[in-house]
Amino acid sequence: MHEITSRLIEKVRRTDPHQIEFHQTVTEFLSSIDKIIFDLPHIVHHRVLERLIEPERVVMFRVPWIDDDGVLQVHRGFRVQMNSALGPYKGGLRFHPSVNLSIMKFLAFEQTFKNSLTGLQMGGGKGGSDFDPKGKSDEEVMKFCQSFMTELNRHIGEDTDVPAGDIGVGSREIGFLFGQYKRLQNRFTGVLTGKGPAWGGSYMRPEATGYGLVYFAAAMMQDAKLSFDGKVCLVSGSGNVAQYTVEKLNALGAKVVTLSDSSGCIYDPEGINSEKLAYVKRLKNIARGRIAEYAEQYRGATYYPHVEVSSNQVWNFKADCAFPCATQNEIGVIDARNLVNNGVRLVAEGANMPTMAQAVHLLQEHGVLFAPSKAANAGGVAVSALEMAQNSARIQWTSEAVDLQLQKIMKGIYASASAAAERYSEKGNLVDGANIAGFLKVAHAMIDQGYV
Ligand code: NDP
Ligand code: 2IT
Repeated sequence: MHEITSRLIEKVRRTDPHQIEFHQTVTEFLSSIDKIIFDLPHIVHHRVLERLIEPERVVMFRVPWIDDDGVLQVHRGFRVQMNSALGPYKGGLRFHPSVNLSIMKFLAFEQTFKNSLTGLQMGGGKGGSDFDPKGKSDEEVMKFCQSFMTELNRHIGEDTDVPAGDIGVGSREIGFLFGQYKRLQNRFTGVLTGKGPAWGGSYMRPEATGYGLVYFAAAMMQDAKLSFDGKVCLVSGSGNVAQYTVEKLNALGAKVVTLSDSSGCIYDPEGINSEKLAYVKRLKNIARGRIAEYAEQYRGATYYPHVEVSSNQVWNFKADCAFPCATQNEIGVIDARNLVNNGVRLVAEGANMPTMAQAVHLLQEHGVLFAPSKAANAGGVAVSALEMAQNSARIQWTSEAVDLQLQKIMKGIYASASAAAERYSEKGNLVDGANIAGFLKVAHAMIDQGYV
């Protein structure tokens, strides 16, 4: 690595020694940017990288709320407003006990380049809380969301910062958050995306990340003269992204044999067909149950509890393709080796940064087609941008119209990441391609806008 990039990595580690996920994302990003840094003296001169690794603003706040037993609970809320060179800050809210400033900064950093790749006008941000919606009543979730928004509302707005969902934040939470924003501001505006279609939401937003992921992967497969027809696929997670990844893979003739949650995974050798997927949607989105129940419902399937926290057995089965759709760092080196040994030819990341850097290298060395998250899962935020456009115009497009745009955007991201890979790194290295293509647009906008 060049002195300039390694010095920055060192600086990030020294300044915030505990922010390991943030170090991880910055290191991965700078390893790609290192390949072009001396072709771009103006970027060095304008100190673009130094500015990029520092969020424009971080808001951290107390979230007090009263649970069903009348006990006061206190959580920590965050909003990281990372970069607004390309538009208002945009990115999801995550409610999960693991949430901390490092995870918020890593997600906001990734989001900045992901949003740039979509070609739409969005800066990068992320927020959330260490609150866990699991096991809480609807009323408790509502009280938490109202308290969270009571602080957050003063920092966001349809032209300032537009949050959306992420882990633990789905349509129920977006509804409660939107209701409270409207009450506090007395304005009905597109301040959040992922809204219900009857009150400003876009059709296809729920489907967008999973469908977009499969559109992206299909473009890669097509270039390699492959198709999903008859392919066996491993999917991890069982939430929003996982569900719609399975739905689109089924539509293209693939057979998905796994799903998981934070307790364990199920393996169904006969495939999770549309009827079984409808069951999973009811189980996870309405009954808010555990994936273990799938194996009680369908006797051909087996449930494997995780041996330890964050060990993931999904990657131990024979398959052609793998789609990590749960959370960060769910594929380590041993998992990557298992994937290669089990015949996997393509890994496409639905979750953000699910594959550790050494595991990515191992997959690439073995010729596995690898779709990095900031390119492959950008369909969700892309349709969020389309939701913002519909809100501004006070109109609503049909599902078909949004789906067509999503397909076009995903093909466009694949084309720009591939072109940047070929020009600056090596053909097919979409990790470098996505980082470089996403970065260049943000960097030039920052230079155009002066030292801010
Ligand atoms: P959901 O909350 O709908 O689903 C998350 C799934 O992942 C659940 O099955 C959950 O299990 C599982 N999970 C969460 N944390 C862990 C963990 N530590 N170990 C194992 N499993 C875990 O979230 P989404 O589907 O929206 O998000 C999944 C991933 O996709 C995240 O990385 C998110 O950042 C990313 N993403 C989401 C987008 C979106 O539009 N929603 C857009 C782009 C990326 P359990 O039920 O036990 O909690
Ligand atoms: O990681 C992501 O891209 C998201 N959680 C979606 C963000 C959004 O604003 O739609």
